[in-house]
Amino acid sequence: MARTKSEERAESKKLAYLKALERKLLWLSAWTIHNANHIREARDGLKVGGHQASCASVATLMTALYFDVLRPNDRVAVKPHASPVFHAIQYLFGNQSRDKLKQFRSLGGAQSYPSRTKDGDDVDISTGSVGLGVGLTLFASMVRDYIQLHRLAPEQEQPGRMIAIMGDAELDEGNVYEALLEGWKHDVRNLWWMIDYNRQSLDRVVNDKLFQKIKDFFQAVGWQVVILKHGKLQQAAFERRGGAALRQWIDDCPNELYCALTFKGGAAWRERLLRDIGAVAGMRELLGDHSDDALQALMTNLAGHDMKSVLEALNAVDSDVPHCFIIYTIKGYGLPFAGHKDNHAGLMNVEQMADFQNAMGIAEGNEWEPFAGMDIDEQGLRRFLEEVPFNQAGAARQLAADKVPLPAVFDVRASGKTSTQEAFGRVLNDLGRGDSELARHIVTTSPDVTVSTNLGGWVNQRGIFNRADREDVFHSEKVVSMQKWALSRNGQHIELGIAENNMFLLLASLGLSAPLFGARLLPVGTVYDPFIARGLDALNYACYQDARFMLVGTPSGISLAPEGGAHQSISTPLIGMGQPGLTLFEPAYADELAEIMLWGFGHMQDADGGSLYMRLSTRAIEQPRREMNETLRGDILHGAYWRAAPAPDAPLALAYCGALAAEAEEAYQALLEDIPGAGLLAVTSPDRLHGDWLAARRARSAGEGAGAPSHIESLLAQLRPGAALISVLDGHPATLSWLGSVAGHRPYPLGVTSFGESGDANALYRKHAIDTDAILDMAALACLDAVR
Ligand SMILES: Cc1ncc(C[n+]2csc(CCOP(=O)(O)OP(=O)(O)O)c2C)c(N)n1
Ligand SMILES: [Mg+2]
Repeated sequence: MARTKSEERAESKKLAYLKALERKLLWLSAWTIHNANHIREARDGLKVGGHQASCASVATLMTALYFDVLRPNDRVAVKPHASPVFHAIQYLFGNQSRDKLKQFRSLGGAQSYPSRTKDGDDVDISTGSVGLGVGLTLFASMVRDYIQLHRLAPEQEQPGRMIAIMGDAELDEGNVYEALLEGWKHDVRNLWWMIDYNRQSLDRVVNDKLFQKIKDFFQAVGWQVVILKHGKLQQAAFERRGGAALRQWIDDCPNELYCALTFKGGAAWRERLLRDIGAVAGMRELLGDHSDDALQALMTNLAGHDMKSVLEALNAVDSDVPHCFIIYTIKGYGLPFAGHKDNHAGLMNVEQMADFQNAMGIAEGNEWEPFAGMDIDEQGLRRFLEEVPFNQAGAARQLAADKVPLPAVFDVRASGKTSTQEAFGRVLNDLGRGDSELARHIVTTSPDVTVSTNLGGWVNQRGIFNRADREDVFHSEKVVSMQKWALSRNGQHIELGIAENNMFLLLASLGLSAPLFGARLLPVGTVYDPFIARGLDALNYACYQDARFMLVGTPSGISLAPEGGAHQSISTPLIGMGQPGLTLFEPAYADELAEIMLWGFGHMQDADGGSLYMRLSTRAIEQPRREMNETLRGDILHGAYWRAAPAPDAPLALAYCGALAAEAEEAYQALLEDIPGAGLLAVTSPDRLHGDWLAARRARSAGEGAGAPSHIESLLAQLRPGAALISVLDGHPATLSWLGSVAGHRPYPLGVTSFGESGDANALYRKHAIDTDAILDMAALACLDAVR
């Protein structure tokens, strides 16, 4: 449709504003990094760093997105090293302070990589570990669909697009492909991945034919691939005589040569082009019409630096099919090291910066002025900025959701022998059968271990989530099975393929649905405990963003005896203790598990709460006959309680965690004959005990008075100093060995320190010295030591 004159005028005015803003972002990002490295006082002699070249290559794209294309309900993951561009955008919007930019990469300043929790300027999705932010956007689009189809989304909130602005080297991360495949299975929508195709990573220039492979990958899983290669200048030149040969030469030019010539500039381009295609009719004229500077501008006029080309491509999208944009750019575009293969962490030196500042028309002292050096009417630009669609919501982009009310108790009715994994399945099954608000907000997920981690009952009640309804063929064909796997948009279990990393990214997305989408979800993910390690970086990433979820690692330890060493977990308790934002519990009994789960669903919703990791077992053990009461509940949640308190003069106590409760109990009974006052300490959360203990010590050391003793200090005050403390768990002994240092006891830690193998539990417990006899042997040693 032909545009009117006034529409054309408005369009060209907008373009002028956007180009001015693009220059401003290039300047501010480079200056922010320069200031941090060369101007701010260095206190520790360490390099500060920053990525001027990586910022330069996305300045155009990010300008087009943030100042024109994006809407407030879109959510964006910005490639980590473009953080200064992001902060500069927020600065121009008025959402970021000058001081934070000045303090970039220092304590309290803008973060080196965009951070949801540490930056205050509207970061949607943290990035840093390359590939993960990209994957997260895919799962976030699934989650957005989920809450829409479950009618959990706030009414006024329309689904936005999930967008990753990514470096081309992020495509080397395997997690990207794991996510792509899962996304295809789940028919993801409203997802844009925008590849800053500067053909450079940290160390080197990437392979020439990479784009073709990228294209193939994405098309194979149903994505629309859009390639933005040539800018308007180049396109115009291609129309001239000799233009076709020029185009062919560019298309055939190896990435390394293109980068090198970009770095060298106009004269080098001319020499090379004359040598290669100078004989082509019209070529000499074409080159002759360009000064060296103009030729450099022409040859570096890739679409990713051509505002008009970028806007056209982005504004042309009219479907919700996932889109991959391969956007040709030059790393360091507009900066003196453009194209140089060593430019990744390269910084302009002081002289280069002075030249750049001069070229940008920014007077000394005006470096931070938002409108300095802009050859444009300032009032008009200010108005334009005020009207930018993305910035209309302001602080309202930070969403929240009400807390989901919780029942007073989870009734597990366990008697006789049962395992924590079985009890976990029962709690969820009961929830699934009811119609509580809590159940409505729970979403479960598992990487192909749904049935073997006891989620089957819940899934039978609640069904599997799928955008399109599909019946369970086995069920309709009357094939007898315990599992009803009906797929529907109402389903509350998201079944994933065996890619643990994907599950953690999905948990991260589900666990951010309150701040991102205004809908509270309570995600529960199950995984075989040893395979937590497979998704560990994504788990760390989820916690880093303060996503809230319940992770269930089950089965765990060498108790998974016949499965062999590769399936038995050893160090996961230490992971649970060491991971910020994640609280590890390892209950022994069903009633403990029920209390922990209930507390967990609250903790996941508390403003200063966090996520939960329950390490469970398939080992069925005799359940204690007891009534829950406030004291016991509090002790379980704080991490430990005396099953049998020691007598005041007792020389020894046993401490256990998890499934080894049975061995500890048996050893304890045997010990009573010789040591009638011995104690038996049940540890439900080494993590909470340890954290609380450290916090109490820190508070005291900071001069905050004696304060209340930590939970473990109170408990161990009952055991006389110098007594032996034997600890045992099906995991690394360091999990509990520190207990000895709390109140001056002698630690005798038992646990697993080498790989297991196939066997029955008795054989393996013996071999790894965590059985009843091993506990008794250790007790004998402790008694001997006491008299030596
Ligand atoms: C998982 C992980 N490994 C390594 C790094 C270190 N690193 C940061 S950026 C980068 C290369 C990025 O290249 P590319 O994605 O092409 O971004 P560009 O700077 O070219 O835009 C590397 C290896 C990281 N951040 N995360
Ligand atoms: Mg790159």
